[in-house]
Amino acid sequence: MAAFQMDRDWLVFHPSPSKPSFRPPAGAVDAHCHVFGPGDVFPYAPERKYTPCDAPKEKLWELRDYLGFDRNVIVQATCHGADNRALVDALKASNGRARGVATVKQDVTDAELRALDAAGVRGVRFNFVKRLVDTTPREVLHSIAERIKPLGWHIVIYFEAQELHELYDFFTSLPTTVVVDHMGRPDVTKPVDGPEFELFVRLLRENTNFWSKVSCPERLSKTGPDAYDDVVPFARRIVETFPDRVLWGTDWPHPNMKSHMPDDGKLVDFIPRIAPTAELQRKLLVDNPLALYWSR
Ligand code: 0GY
Repeated sequence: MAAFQMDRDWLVFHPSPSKPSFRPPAGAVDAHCHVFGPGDVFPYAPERKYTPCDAPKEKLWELRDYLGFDRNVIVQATCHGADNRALVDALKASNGRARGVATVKQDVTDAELRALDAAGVRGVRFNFVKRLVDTTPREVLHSIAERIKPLGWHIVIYFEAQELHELYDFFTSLPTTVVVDHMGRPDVTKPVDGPEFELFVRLLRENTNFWSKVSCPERLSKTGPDAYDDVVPFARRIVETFPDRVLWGTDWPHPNMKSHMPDDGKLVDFIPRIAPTAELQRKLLVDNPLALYWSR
């Protein structure tokens, strides 16, 4: 018996993704993915908002190789709370081919931060998506930001587009590089040059410490798989406007997808539609993630 029962409506990652037609450049990085458990070794956090299927590191390495990638950036998922053991285990097992983004609490010790750094953690994640986490006071987030800054780490933020107005000044007050998950989750039924997405573009234009992941068409699309046509103009605009500050990731194993489970091969085939030249592809998949995660 598994230690944890996944949620009844949980969708398990694709069992046999297609082979992508697009071949990522040598050294390509999947810069947003997760490991889950296994729950009987690395228990899910009591405060979690969902219980996933196990998605262990071995499966992630398999997918990396199959899709033609070289490295991973593993982002601590909310189902593990601030218990980074599954993440650290994966980083240590990766032979330097994975870096991590952790979740820490205000009472994290300097020794714990140093141990995370030694394992390959290069950032912390602040999550503002209400279905995933309880709210953390901004003073607490500020104090964590000041603690991780001397390590040269950055902050990854996850929020939904309608919250950006409210969070804008807090975000721009953060003292490090800041990476936004999934383009700030735009409503892609709205115009790509409309006020909502313009605010996000302004965030990146006026704050050169801000980067964006142009990931998760499967979460944002209303037109659906495998083409995700409605997301293309949004992601392409960000890649072409800020080519040196974008990252791409599969988001495997795709937590909380309800409409469908994406074919990871098709997600890779989405890349040349949002980064149409070899130079843009190299920056997105190699140069940018190596600069942010593998500078040491
Ligand atoms: C993502 C998106 C989601 C979940 C998490 O940490 C998480 O639980 O990030 C989501 O549910 O939208 O980036 O993996």
